[in-house]
Amino acid sequence: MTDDPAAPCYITTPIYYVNDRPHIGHCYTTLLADVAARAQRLIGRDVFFLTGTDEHAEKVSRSAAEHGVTPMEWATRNAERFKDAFAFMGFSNDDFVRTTEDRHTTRASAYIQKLVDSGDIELGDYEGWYDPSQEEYVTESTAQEHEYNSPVTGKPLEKRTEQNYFFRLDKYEGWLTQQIESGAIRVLPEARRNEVMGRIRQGLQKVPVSRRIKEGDTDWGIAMPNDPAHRIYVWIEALCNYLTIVDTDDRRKYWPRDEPLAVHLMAKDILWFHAVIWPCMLCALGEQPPATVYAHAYWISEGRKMSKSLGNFIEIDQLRAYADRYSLDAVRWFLTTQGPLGSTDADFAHARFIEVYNSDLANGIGNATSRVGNMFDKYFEGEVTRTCNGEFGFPDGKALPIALAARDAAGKPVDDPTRTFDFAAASAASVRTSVEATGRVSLDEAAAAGIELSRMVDDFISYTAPFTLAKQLDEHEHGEKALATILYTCAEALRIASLLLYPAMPAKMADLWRTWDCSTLNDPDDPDSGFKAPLADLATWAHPEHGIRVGQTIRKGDPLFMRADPKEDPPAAETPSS
Ligand code: ME8
Repeated sequence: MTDDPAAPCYITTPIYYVNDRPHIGHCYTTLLADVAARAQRLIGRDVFFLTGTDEHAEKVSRSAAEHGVTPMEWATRNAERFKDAFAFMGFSNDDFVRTTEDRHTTRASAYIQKLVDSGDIELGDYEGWYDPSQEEYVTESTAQEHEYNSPVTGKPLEKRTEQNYFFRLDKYEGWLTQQIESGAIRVLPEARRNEVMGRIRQGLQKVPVSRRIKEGDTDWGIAMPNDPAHRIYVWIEALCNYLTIVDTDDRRKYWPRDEPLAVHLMAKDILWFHAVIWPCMLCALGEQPPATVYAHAYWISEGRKMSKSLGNFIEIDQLRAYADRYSLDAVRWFLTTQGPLGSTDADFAHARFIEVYNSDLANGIGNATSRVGNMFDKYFEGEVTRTCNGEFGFPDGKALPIALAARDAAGKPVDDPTRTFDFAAASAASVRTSVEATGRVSLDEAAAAGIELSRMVDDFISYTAPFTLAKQLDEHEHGEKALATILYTCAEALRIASLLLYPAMPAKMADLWRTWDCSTLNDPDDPDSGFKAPLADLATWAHPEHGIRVGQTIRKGDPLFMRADPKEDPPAAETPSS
């Protein structure tokens, strides 16, 4: 990925099937995309974040028929549910594609026609194992391995023979191997990349891109250009959405012709399509492949795989119930930092939610900001009276004077009196860690950098004990200046921490910026309208324009997060209607 902080950046999620309502898994991938998009915008990049729905699947028309409505009515009903869920989650997507829209179907057909013209798509016979529940063919070896049941749902596979159009994936084996091995296409995490490479080494075969329309089929789907007896296979059409939606004059910068840029996020179930088929289709179209394909693992529920048959999906209403009790940003925080971002599945367990909530939020950033706000209120009537100007105390946040170390009753320092808190260096390191982790899509690490910085503030408060100092101001030559300097240092470090926490917790950080009058960062009343400078400036320690300034109001305000009682039952969600 480029280092240019202003370069365009394109982030996508899978487009989700509208045969059913959304659940935690759909919200999770889209949340990751939202956190990544917010982090990149904060860095200063021109971001386009796309999500949406995949509507032309057979299972959508089947499910519509079961509900006695047309496929379009059913698709619209469920697409609205996805939109509602994403609005509730506070997502900042720049567009929402529905594959039934003209802007998608016309361009997708044109791409397929182009591939027919170039000979990359050709007609032939196909016999294979079809997985109706996933709407895809599986290889003979996969079928065998799963005893001719779907590797995803366990439902029986069907042997199907049909005359189809095929994409000549086999032609691109050498090119794709080179792209992934050279890192031009980053397949992440590492474990997934190795799996994909292993499968590519077994050889790439032609893949069907259409199916013949049979008696009794509905007309749901896009017809093969120039051959209406065939319909474009939904997977192939769906992948095209990433390009159709930005293939316009004003958006083409997000899919440049000279370098890979797109970041595709998804779960491991659909990595093959994104890391293999789609890049080869793009190559055949003369387009750049995606720069990054990131496949996370699965959410499971209280230790068990989530499935329709077990009926244990974490539903949106359950997330709403958690958000009502603990705040939406607490839900976003839990999912971002505890989710299956790497290659291991993650459990949504109530006890873990409470543990993380209390430790990172209520006792972490919430407590730190509320203590500091409280002390400003109490000792300085809510006003910043001095910064770290080097005249007294620790210039640039360095070298803590021994006089400030907390003392016991006998006047001895209770901690190592030579300890220093170099907040200027520590905050710069946190910002570096966070930006670097964002680039690798390690969004949990990026967020943790903010919490670690706030923990350093806690340590600093324990060490300097400003509440003790406040009672002994007369005993110190520069007591009041020292107290003001300590509080400034805490506030400045928490301001920088809050920037790093913003992508995961935008609403709570905006609350803090309002209480602390941080209007030099962005408009606290409209935080999504953009930041006033790139992160590199905003997060510079004691920045003359964006740092905590003399005269700024810092008040206690309401606590960002109330402590949660671990004994309390999980919040109950109403059972959603189908
Ligand atoms: O596959 N944990 O749509 P889909 C985490 N339309 N993420 C999960 C999850 C879980 N338990 N369950 C689902 C399709 N997801 C196609 C995609 S893209 C061109 C076409 C998320 O509705 C995860 O992102 O089945 C997964 O890849 C996606 O939902 C599958 O969504």
